[in-house]
Amino acid sequence: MKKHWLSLAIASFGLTLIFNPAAALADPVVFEASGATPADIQTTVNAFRNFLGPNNGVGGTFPDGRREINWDGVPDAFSAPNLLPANFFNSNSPRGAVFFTLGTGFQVSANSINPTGTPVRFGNIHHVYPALFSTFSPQKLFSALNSNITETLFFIPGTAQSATSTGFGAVFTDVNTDHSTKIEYFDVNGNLLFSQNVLPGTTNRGSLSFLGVGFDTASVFFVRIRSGNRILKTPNRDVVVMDDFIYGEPQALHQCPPAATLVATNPTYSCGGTCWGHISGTGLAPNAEVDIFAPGLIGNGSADSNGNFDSDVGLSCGAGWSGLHATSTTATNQPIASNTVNSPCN
Ligand SMILES: [Ca+2]
Ligand SMILES: [Ca+2]
Repeated sequence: MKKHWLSLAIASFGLTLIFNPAAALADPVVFEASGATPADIQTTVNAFRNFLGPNNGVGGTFPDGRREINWDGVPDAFSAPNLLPANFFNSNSPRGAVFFTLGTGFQVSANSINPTGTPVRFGNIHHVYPALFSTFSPQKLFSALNSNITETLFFIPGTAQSATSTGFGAVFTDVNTDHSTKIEYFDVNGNLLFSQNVLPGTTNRGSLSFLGVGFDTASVFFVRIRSGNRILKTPNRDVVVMDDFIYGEPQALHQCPPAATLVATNPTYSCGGTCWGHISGTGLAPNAEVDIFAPGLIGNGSADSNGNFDSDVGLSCGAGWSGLHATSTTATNQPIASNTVNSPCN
């Protein structure tokens, strides 16, 4: 975390107030690769997994880690030529992901052995598709039908409680052009957080591409995937389908705000004529302004995006000082004031 130091000189008392405002949010981290075989994207996929965290739990919920969907365990009854229920991965296999599309539903491709003799890799939709598409995780792939748009919303796995994620990535097959395929990331207010095109593959047919984007907080409420620039109907460019989804463990959206505190403490040390007091706060409104007072001076800083504030406050020792305190606003929009401390520091 970067620290910025500001100073505010107050002439009448010859005191100086110093504090460190919260650091800005980090930029999203992009993981992308493409190639002819799974090995060409494996390192990047693993790096994204490591970014999200090692826990790949099924059932229950966890404070961190990730979830994955490779489609391969979807039973024949919910695979081609049948539809996949949109909530399969929050109901049948609870992983906190529910899908939406402007089209007519979703389909997972068939295994090589299945009771209806359905061709693999969407050969049931067009006979050329098995030659166009390959798998990262054999054997099943995923697509929306009659739309190239798939949206994923996150939930606490197995529940209807809305959630957010620290990131989302997907494997695509047969991306042929630069701008046919992309993932957009939105926050809970519908703001576009980030958008990135998926790298085209390196071969004319059967390539694999991966795009994952990670955030430093669980800020992703839903993702919108555009898989290719046409629906899954004919082999024309650029038809694209999906394999593995990888995303951060969904975190509850509506959590009770933590109890708020705002505390001033006496100097614990002095250095170079400056006595260092301390102001700390929790449960404040995200990025809330924290006003810091001592007789004859005022300064302010900001809580971080989680409502925490923690800053040393430096005042000139020579004149002595008293009455250090702070005020701010809690996460429930209530005013809050710290205690007042008087320093013996001279
Ligand atoms: Ca698969
Ligand atoms: Ca294509």
